[in-house]
Amino acid sequence: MDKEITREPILVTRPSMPPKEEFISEIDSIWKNAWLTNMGVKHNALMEALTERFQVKYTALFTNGHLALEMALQAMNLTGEVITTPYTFVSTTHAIVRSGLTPVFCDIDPDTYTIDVEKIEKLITPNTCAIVPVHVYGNICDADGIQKIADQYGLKVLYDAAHAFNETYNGINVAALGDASMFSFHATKVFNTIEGGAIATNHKKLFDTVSKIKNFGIEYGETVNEIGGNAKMNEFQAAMGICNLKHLDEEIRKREKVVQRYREHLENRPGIKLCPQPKNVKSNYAYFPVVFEAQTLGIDRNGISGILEKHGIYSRKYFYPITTDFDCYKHLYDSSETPIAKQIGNSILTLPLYADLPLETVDEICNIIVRAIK
Ligand code: T4K
Repeated sequence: MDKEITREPILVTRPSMPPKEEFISEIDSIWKNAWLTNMGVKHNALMEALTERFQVKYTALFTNGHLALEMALQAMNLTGEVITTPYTFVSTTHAIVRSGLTPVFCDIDPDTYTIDVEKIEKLITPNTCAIVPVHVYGNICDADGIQKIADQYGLKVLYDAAHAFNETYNGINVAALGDASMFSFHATKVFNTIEGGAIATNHKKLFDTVSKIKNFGIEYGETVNEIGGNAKMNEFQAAMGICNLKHLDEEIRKREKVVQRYREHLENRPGIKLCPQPKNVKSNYAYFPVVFEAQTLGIDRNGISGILEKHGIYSRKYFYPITTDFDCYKHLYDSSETPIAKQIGNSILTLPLYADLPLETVDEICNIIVRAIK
């Protein structure tokens, strides 16, 4: 590369933000009410809007997705082993372990990178209490297969749907799958509340319990009947969500165009593997992961990422290492027991993707990749 880079670095993502005036107008009433957090007007308005969008009975809002996951696990009153995958952001594994549960790692499907349903049953023991599958990158798990196993063995299903906001599976919103779904509204997600998260469920008891746990276990007044913490979404977060929700459909349409452009360049190239686009899933175009098969290409994922960086383009190795290879877990687990997760983690790169990413930049990124693999 000989030319000096003159533009801003291209990061893997860039938060969606409403016009500044819209946010300022939305937060104006917060000054009038002097009500900043603890289930205020904005919180309740966003909760209602999301419950309608999710097409579920209940939605509890949280300060972030991670605590939502931990508190849902607590509310489910689980003990023992939880079947999950190591191919995820480390939050999923941490939430299970921090809840006093034992993760049991199932390998992933080689195409969708979600839990391989065929491999779940042999991991079930008398101590298994739940399955925590991850709709990684917004690729929806085989929810029908998972539910069948869960029903047969009496297991709870809590989806880590951090990446799957607004997606549908066989025509229904993914929020309605399993016993509950956790969504992340972090700044880097398709829909953000700066930081934030939610638990969507059709179970009233679960909703009531997580709603208490996120507020110190307070039932009302002087009655505390759960051992809770503090994970409430505040009014500024909710106001950001209310604003972002108005632009969500347009943002997703723009993301779709970016993804289509990537696909035009990279599809059907030997050694490059893209995620499938199943007809029964309406995507939110959250991430654009690409597997680079070094043997065919003569260059590995690290080589590609290094070349992109020299051009000021910052892809990310989501999800490398797989969670069982992190220092805090590697003495406890053998990651070679989930060989597909390990192999995908070693060869994947998520390319920059956000609503305002210019299509010409996508062309540039793909041209760099195509030159590198020739
Ligand atoms: N489960 C799954 C499957 C998840 O992926 C996550 C979170 C969770 C659970 C937990 O949900 P939360 O508790 O976070 O709600 C990021 C996010 O922090 C994290 O939310 C996300 N998954 C994970 C996949 O990605 P990092 O460590 O990669 O973030 P960071 O700071 O390196 O930012 C990523 C890129 O975004 C950078 O290129 C910079 C850019 N960026 C970031 C921020 C915060 C911006 O342009 N503006 C910003 O404000 O974890």
